[in-house]
Amino acid sequence: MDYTDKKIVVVGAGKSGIAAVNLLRKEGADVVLYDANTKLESGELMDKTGNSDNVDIVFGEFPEELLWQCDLLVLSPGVPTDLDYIKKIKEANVPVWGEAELGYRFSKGRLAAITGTNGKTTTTSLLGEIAASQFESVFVVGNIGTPCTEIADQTRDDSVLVAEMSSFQLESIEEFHPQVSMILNITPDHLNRHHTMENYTAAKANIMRNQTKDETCILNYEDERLRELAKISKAKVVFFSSERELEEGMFLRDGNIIHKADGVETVIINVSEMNIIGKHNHENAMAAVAGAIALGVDLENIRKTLRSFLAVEHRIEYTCTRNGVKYYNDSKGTNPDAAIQAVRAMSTPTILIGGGYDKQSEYDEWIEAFGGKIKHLLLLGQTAEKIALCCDKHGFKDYSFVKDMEEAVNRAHAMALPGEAVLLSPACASWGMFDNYEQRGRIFKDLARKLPE
Ligand code: UMA
Repeated sequence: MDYTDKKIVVVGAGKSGIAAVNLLRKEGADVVLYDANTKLESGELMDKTGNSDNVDIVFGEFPEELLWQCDLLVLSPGVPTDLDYIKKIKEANVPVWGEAELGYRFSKGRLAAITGTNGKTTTTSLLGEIAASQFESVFVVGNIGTPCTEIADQTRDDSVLVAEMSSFQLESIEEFHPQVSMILNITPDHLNRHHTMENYTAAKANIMRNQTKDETCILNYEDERLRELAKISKAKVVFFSSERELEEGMFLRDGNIIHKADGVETVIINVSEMNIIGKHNHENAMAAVAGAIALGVDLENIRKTLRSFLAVEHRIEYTCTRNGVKYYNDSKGTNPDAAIQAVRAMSTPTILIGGGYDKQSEYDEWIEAFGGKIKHLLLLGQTAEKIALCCDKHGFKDYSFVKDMEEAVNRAHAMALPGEAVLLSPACASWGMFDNYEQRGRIFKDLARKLPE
């Protein structure tokens, strides 16, 4: 597409929207940055978009006239695709792309794209580090924090992009086409946005939609939905499994991660040599290794990076020890499934801090996973009551309510005995009380570190 003088409306003035506007204005497009939030500062946004003459900023209701003037609509990931004005634009046959699609169209080089309900940030950063141990120009982008459009014009033919893709981003792709795709797992999440599991699964499955037979699609064998998706993949499927030995693919034997291809087994590493713990992390490592092999990374570079890789921030991240009690920040546990993994990874009695924004999740399996290990659950946020009711249903009585993170950390400190642990793993999104899960995690870590030694 020639973008010169095209009227392009970018929806959402967060990270993605700003990066998209900056890319498009440099291409000579006539850009409108639109955001529903009337409280935003236009001066600040003008600065962020280079005070450019070809950028207009609009807040509030979506202006009706833009519906008929616009040549392309670009959506930030957080914007639901079923809003009225978006439906009208689609009906008028105007292309509607997610910001990631726009970034893809401007990017050069090879692309490895990772999705899944849980583990995608760890897997993306691990694969990014492995790729960087071999290739000169590597970009780690997407849901992990750097919008694809922010770096697109720095990519070269020999670049490797490693992209964490959320279902929000995958919902609005068109030509987005990774040479290596990965779906780590699919469990209920974001149902307030996608409404049904079918829609959520379909959004995730978009990651492999445009792949061809010479490319690679990496899937978790233990996830039934993914075994089904494998049947429709046009790319070569590489399965990984933490539960059984496979005929081909990645699996575990006696703690060794093994890659089996064309009947030949190669031991990659023993999991005891890695710093990331828990079965879910072994799965993430297997997926990242499969991705690295598909990208052509040497085994020695893969092994070296697996040994040096540390847990990503906010994912069962050791924070500090106070009074013999270890504090862990798992603010990225934004849904019950992720939070279950954190509970399972704990090996001592634990005071758990949970609750937050209501994504209409069910908490039964999370509470069932407590298994005598959770000594007390401190509940905060919009979902506190709903979780408490679910605790009652499962006969778990050791919970109480706190008004904010400060009270949660202080109460946890008062309750935990030396040798025990305090874990922030909310099973809920942060919105409503915090800007995002990162802010929630940092506040927790600051409070924990300020506790008396
Ligand atoms: N907005 C509207 N109309 C709407 C909805 C939102 O105008 O209907 C506006 C808001 O007022 C706000 C802006 O859109 O000003 C925010 O856009 P955004 O929510 O897409 O936020 P970004 O800052 O662009 O961040 C997004 C991702 N956010 C979401 O998916 C919610 C970030 O993922 C991502 O790191 C970033 O792009 C770069 O790619 C965050 C996330 O929470 C970490 N992701 C979810 C998750 O991991 O569970 C999917």
